[in-house]
Amino acid sequence: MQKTSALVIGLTALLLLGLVSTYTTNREAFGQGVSKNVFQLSAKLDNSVNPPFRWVNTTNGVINPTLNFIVNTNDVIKIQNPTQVLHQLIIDVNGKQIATSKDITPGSSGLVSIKPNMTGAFGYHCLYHPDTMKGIIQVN
Ligand SMILES: [Cu+2]
Repeated sequence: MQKTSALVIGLTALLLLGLVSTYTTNREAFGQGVSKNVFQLSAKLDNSVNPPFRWVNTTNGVINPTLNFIVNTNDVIKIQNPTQVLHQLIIDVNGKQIATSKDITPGSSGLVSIKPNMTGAFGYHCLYHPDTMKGIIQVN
């Protein structure tokens, strides 16, 4: 009987300790379109423009895609950099920076994430190649 009680107490403690991480994990697992909205971008060499870099959505191949963010949701841009130079993705509102991926070195990856509390049109661009690596973020 004592063993059973100890077991129950132990399991309860483990369960309570695990609640926060379980909650977080479930939000990620069930997060597609619910509480998390993820985009996959990559820097891409493109010699038809100068400087010769663009963003590409690696899910569908669209260049400098419009990203549809969801208000009051964690919107995440995952970024790969297979090129030979630094890139840094900046999210801006009316020209003002509100988030950055920080520098993403050649061969590495990064991400930038925001939880917008208002709808509207945001922008994104590369700090180093703002004229060719840029697009619109529509928050709905
Ligand atoms: Cu760049």
